[in-house]
Amino acid sequence: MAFEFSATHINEYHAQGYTVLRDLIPATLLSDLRRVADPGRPIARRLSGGNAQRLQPFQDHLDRRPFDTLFQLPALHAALFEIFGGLPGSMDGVEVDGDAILYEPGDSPYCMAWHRDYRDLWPGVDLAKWQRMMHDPRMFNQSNAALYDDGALWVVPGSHLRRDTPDEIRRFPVRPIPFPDVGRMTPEEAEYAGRAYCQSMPGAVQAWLNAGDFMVYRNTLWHIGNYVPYMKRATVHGSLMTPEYRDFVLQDFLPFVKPPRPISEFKNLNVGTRAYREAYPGTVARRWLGTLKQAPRRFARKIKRGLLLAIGRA
Ligand SMILES: O=C(O)CCC(=O)C(=O)O
Ligand SMILES: [Fe+2]
Repeated sequence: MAFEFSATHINEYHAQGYTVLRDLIPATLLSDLRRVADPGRPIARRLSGGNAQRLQPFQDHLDRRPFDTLFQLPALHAALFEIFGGLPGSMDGVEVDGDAILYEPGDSPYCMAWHRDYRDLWPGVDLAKWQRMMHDPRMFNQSNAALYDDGALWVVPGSHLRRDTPDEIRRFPVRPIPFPDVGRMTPEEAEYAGRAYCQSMPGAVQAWLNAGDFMVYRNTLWHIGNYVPYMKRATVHGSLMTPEYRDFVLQDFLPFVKPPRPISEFKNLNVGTRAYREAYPGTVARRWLGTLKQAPRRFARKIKRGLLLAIGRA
């Protein structure tokens, strides 16, 4: 059935933190998108390994035209206008800025850690600032457009409206939040461990998408990706961009992925430090080992020093 907008989409977006525009993608566009997206799977694996989660930016490798058609669908923009238009700091001109395709793993099942984007995934993002902005409707909206049926994303509906509950802190008292170590497991054990981990979060639900569905969600919501190789996936992932969100990404986020300016200009190198503990009492900061390994040397030293200060060892 062709997509039809209703007030339920607006209500769901506000109350749950996500809504799904069912059957948004017309069949002819879906077949064009599959044709251009599928060759990206081996490219992603060549660039990022057999279990690559994504190809980003896909525009460097694939014909972008069907994606541009998707991002400009009149029915999509009419729906976004109804969901966001008229909110304070009008989002009438929200831009769909998609540059990632999420694929199923080629090697073995795995899942991410439960997270709220920015807060949990990147050391160095100013948590107090994130916290102040988390209710700003112009910020932190993103989308998943499924080219095949997709059950990878799990969410905690409504969690975008609030901080972590005592139950959630009890479930995940350690930050960064650990994820299941499936390294020595058989594929079936790893699959069960991933699903059990997803289900262990209070209030978690699997956000099922059918091919052609377009999900809009707030990445301030508790969410997670859980992946199995046998579930073919090609889901176009994007941000719903506003000038304010772009400023945040450019000024407060990208510098921590690739510092383009001298590190001394950044004052926010405090993940796992006081900011986290003040924002989330009851949590314990652990070392951001993976990130430290990837960070440029001088950057890593600074993060490490912040962490040592936080746990009173420096
Ligand atoms: O696979 C997904 O849909 C979720 C991915 C995600 O949450 C992330 O990469 O931050
Ligand atoms: Fe995420």
